[in-house]
Amino acid sequence: MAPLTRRKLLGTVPVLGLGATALHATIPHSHATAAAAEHGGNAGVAATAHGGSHAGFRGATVDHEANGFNPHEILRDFDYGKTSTLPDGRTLREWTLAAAEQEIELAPGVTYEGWSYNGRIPGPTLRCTEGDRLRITFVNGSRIHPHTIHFHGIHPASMDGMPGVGRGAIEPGGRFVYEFDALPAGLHLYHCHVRPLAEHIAKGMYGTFIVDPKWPREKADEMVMVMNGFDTNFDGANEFYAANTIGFAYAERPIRIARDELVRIYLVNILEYDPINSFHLHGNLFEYFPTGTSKTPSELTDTVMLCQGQRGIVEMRMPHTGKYMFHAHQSEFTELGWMGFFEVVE
Ligand SMILES: [Cu+2]
Repeated sequence: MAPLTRRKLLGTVPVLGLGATALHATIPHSHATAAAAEHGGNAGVAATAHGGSHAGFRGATVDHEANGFNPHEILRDFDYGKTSTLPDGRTLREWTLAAAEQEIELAPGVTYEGWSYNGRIPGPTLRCTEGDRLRITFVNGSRIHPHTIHFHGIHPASMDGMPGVGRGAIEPGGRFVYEFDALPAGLHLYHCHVRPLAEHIAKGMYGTFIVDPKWPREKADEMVMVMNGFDTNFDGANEFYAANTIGFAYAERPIRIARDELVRIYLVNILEYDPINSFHLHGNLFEYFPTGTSKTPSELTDTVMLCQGQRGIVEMRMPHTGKYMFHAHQSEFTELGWMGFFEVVE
């Protein structure tokens, strides 16, 4: 039998919303998943499609505690580091980021060996202010793989986290201190840059890097969404899509926001294997600030498209209470996990 691929899985389900749910719930354990793909087992996933008002895992849930992270906590978790004041009066921020192999339950019963920074995928959201001095101690806790941290932004070549440049790849058990100034203000990211690059990114070695402008942004309910996906059967296509790793997490438990309150989403696309990703909001339009480098939005829209590494700030106020979906406007990604809801309350 042919391998079990995501398109094959989608082909077995009738309509958006019902099918993805059922097929996820019936996929067995990770090694079994890979094995099933290899040997063509586990094909009869369509039979269980029934019920449910929207996509999700229908009762079964991922064990966030066992994973060591919860997408609802990652959403509003900003890490400002350990701060001190330098002789010249500037703020020094220090972090330690450790890389490791980490087994993650992506969907109920579907485990995957990811590679993480500090035990979570995406890694910590590092946040600072324009002009701060940043010192990031990288500890490569991997048993076998060399890794780096490559930051987007302005810095010397020796701090770029590129194999073959400066200290280059950090060997298993090795450590290196990346140190540079926080420039420019904007929404950036960091990720490993060791080859094969697609694998190191697809495994989960990335995180958000926010440089706040010296002029403060308006107070808002702020959150981070890192759009990602996982190729669990290693066929070069993703089987699972999400914002912040766990598909349907924000559908099972919608994100509560207040009516008319300013919401600011730091939106990052790091998806591997698919050339493009997107974010679409129901029931409203939003202002979009590409890379977060300008005070002026580039457009008022309800959908933005992002290639890998592209990011931007989304700002909106929801005028009505109720449940509003957000999702990739590639319907396929939506059905495979990249969707959720805002619950707008008074
Ligand atoms: Cu790596």
